[in-house]
Amino acid sequence: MTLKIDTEIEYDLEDLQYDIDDSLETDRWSDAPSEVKKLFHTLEWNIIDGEHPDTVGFIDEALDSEVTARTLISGPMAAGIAEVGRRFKMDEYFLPEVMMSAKCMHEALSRLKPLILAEKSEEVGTVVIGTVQGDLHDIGKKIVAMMMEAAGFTVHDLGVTVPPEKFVEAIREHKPHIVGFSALLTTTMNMQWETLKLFAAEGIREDFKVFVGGAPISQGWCDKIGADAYAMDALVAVDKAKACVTRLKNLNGGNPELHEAMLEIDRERESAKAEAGK
Ligand code: B12
Repeated sequence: MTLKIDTEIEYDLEDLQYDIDDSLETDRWSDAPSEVKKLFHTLEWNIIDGEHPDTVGFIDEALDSEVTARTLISGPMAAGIAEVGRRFKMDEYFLPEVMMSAKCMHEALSRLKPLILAEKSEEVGTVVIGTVQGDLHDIGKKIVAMMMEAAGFTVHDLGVTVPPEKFVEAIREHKPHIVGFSALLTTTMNMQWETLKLFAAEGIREDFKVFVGGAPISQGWCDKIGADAYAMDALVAVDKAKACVTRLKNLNGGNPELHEAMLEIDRERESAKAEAGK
């Protein structure tokens, strides 16, 4: 038996700041039993506070309460690191604090990774993924890589600050179906475009589908640079990746029909969400 808790709810980070500071109580996770709700707030707070020696203990407690690894990642962990981002943006936090919070995220992900990977069933395809040159952010990319692996992909994660030439090298070696670029900085998102341009120059652009993601990335950016798919989170990335290696496998990278099919997946997801919210 696993607990089902809605992690798609939208929350206001301003509320998160005050409610969590004052009482560890918010409107979030109200569909969870009260002790789990409290544990989620404790985990959020642990990430915000950067107390990484305690992180795995809270994760284990939540797992003992029948909460799934996926719920922890898309629920309290995502909320905690989002609040860290808000504090950083407002100059309430500086780099050392963000680094401590990132360490909590990494420790939690290391604990959860084997549980996520245990879901892997049949082999569906190959993915090469990396954070583009100049960018050191990798928490989101690691989540995407993990979820892709759980969905049946063999994933070659090239790490962070990956130069375009290293992508080309890895593509020649692993012959992927999908190549993913992560970028978290407005100053590095252009490297997604540069890397894509190198693929065209090398004559390999059509050999695979290109996925782009990261906080400053949008569908508009994906369209502008001529990538095949944008995904705002790991779940959407997996849905689109699976479609690419099954019903859309005969459409080459860069094909406008493929691009339209990716947009259709977003539309279907939106209408399913609207339907569920009725
Ligand atoms: C943690 C963090 C750090 C850590 C990173 C640790 C690590 N190993 O990753 C450290 C402390 C190192 C860091 C450094 C810096 N950071 Co920083 N950082 C963050 C923070 C707070 C959280 C990022 C994160 O992990 N989010 C959680 C994950 C789960 O979300 P995500 O990455 O968006 O990933 C999801 C989706 O985007 C998507 N996705 C992600 N990648 C991909 C790839 C593909 C292919 C697909 C399909 C989908 C996909 O799926 C993921 C899972 O759902 C953000 C704030 C924010 N709002 O993003 C700032 C932020 C990104 N950082 C910022 C800045 C400015 C910096 C520094 C320049 C600070 C400095 N002065 O040195 C340096 C840059 C260093 C460098 N060269 O890269 C700014 C960027 C501003 C901008 N517009 O460019 C932000 C937005 C903070 C802010 N609000 O000002 N940072």
